[in-house]
Amino acid sequence: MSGTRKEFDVIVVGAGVAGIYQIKRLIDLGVDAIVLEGNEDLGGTWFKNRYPGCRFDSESYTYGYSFSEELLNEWHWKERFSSQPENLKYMNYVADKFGLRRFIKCGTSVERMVWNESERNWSLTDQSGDVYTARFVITCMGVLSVPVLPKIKGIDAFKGESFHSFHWPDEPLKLTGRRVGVVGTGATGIQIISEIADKAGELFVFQRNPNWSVPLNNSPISQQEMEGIRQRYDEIFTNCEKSHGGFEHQTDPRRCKHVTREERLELWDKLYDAPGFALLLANFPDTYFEEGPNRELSDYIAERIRKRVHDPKTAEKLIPKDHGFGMKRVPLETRYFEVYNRDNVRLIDLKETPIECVTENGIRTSLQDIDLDVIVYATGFDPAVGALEHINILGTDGTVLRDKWTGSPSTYLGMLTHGFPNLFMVAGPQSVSGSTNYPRAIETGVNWVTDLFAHVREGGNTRVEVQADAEKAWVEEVKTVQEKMPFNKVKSWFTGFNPNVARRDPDQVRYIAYWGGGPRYRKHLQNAVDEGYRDIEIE
Ligand code: NA7
Repeated sequence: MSGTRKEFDVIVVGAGVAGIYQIKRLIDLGVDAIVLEGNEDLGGTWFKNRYPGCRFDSESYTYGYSFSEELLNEWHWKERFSSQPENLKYMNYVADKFGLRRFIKCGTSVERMVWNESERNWSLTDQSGDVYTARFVITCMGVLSVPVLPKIKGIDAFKGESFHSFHWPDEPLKLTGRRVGVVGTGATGIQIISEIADKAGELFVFQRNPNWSVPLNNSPISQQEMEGIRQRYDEIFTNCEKSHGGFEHQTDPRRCKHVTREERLELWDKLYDAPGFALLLANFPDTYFEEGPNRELSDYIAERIRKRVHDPKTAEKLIPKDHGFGMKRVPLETRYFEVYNRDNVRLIDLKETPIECVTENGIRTSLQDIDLDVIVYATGFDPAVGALEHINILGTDGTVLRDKWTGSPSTYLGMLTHGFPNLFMVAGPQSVSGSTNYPRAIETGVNWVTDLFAHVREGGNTRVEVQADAEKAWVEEVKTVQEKMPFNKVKSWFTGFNPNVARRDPDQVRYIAYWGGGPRYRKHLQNAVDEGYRDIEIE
C-alpha cells in the first residue's frame, strides 16, 4: 500500500478471510476504504498458524469464497481438507486476482480507537502512534486470533525454544533428535502432535483433559474430481446455506432411540470412516441432544480408540470421562491415536501428575523433571472477544468496549453494539462466525454490513447506532438458545472459557457466539432489513 494518506470513509481492521471479502465489496461500491493489518502480510489465521499439520477441518470447497464464479472455476483445491500453506496461497491469489493488495496496509496494528461525536468519526492509533480517521470502522479480526499462554510458574525461565502454536517459527524448526513437549490437546495440539511424532527425537504430550477426536479422513482431489465439484458449486453452497452449521453434512432423519443397535452401529461405522465432521453432523440428532444416545455414541468412539491404542492404560487416558462427544469443539485427527504406539512418544497425564513449573531445562511435574529442547504451548485463544478487547475502543462518553463487556459481550446480531456508533463487527461475538463454517458465516456478515452501509450512505446519513433495547433483545435470544444447548455447562471455548485469560472469572458461562445456526441467524438479519432497520438509529 503506497501513500501516507490517513483519512478514509471506511477503515477495515484485519486482512484475513473476512477483511479481504469486505474490502472487495467496498471497493466495488466505489468507497474510499483501506484495510489496516497488524501482520506483515495478509491472510489472518492462515498467515499466522504455520504449525505442522495445520489444515482445514471444513471441506476445502465449502471453505472457499462463493462470491465469484470466475474464482470458483479457476481455483483447484488439491485436498479435501487443504493445508495451511495452500490456504495462504489461496488468500494471496484472491487478493491479487481482484487487485486488493493496494488497499491493504500491513504492519499496522490498531491499538486504540476513539469515537469523536462532534466529527462523527473514529480516530485509530497504530503501534507507531500514527493516527487514522474514518467515518466508519469495520472490524474483521477473526474469532480465534489472540493466543493465550498458560499460567504456569517459571514459564519464562526455560532456556530452550518455546512458543505458542500461533507463533510457530517461520524458519524450519529442527525436530530430529530433539526432545519436544506439547502442552494442550485441543484441535491445534492434536494436529501438531500427529504431524511431528515421527519427526521429533522424543515427544512428550502434556494432556490435562482429553478430547473426543475422530478421523479427518482427508484425501487428494484430482482434476476430474475438481471438475465435478465445480459443476456442483451451486448445490454445495445451497446445501451449506440450508444446514445449521454451514456444511454439506446432513443430519440422519432417524432417531437413535428408534432404530436397532445394529442400525446404529452400521451408521456410526460408516460415519467414523467418512470425511470431516460427518460423525458429528450427519448423525442421529438425538445423539447430540439426549444424554442416553450421546453416552452410547461416546462409548462407541471410546471403543474405537481402545482398538487403536496398544497400551490399555494409555487408551483410557485418551478417552474423555468428563463430557460426551460433541460437547466441546471436536478435533479432527489423522492417525493421532496411533502416535501413542510409538516408542518415542510419551503421554504425560496432568490429572495424575500436574505441572508444577517450567524450569530452565524443561517441565517439572509433581512426579518428575522432564528435560526438553522445545516446548510448544497449544493452549488456545481468547475466543471471539479477544481481538476487540485488546484494542482500547472508546465509544460515546469515553466508555471502553472491554468494560462494557465485563462478564459477557453484548451485541446486536453480533454486528453492532450500543454506545459505539459507526462500528460494525464482521465475525463479532454473538454472530455465527464462531459457531458455523467460518467463510459461509462471514460472507453473510460482510454482505449485511455492506448493505447497511450502502443504505446509510444513500440516505446521506453519517451516524449509525443500535438502540439499547434491540441489543438487549438479541442478547436474550443468544442466551435462550445457548442455554438449551447440551454443551452449555461444559467448560470450553464454546462457552467462552479459557482459564488462562487473566481478566476473566473462570467459572462464569459467557455468551460469545450465536448457536441458533445459519438459517435462523440469517432470518434475524433479513428481518432487520425488512423492518427498515428500525432497531438502528440512522441519522
Ligand atoms: P483449545 O481448544 O482451547 O485447547 C487448548 C488446550 O490447551 C486444551 O487441551 C487445554 O486443556 C490445554 N491447556 C490450556 N491451559 C493449560 C494448562 N495450563 N496446562 C495444560 N494444558 C492446558 O485451543 P486449540 O488451539 O486447540 O483450538 C482452538 C480452535 O482453533 C479450534 O477449535 C479450531 O477451531 C481452531 P483443558 O481442556 O483446558 O484441560
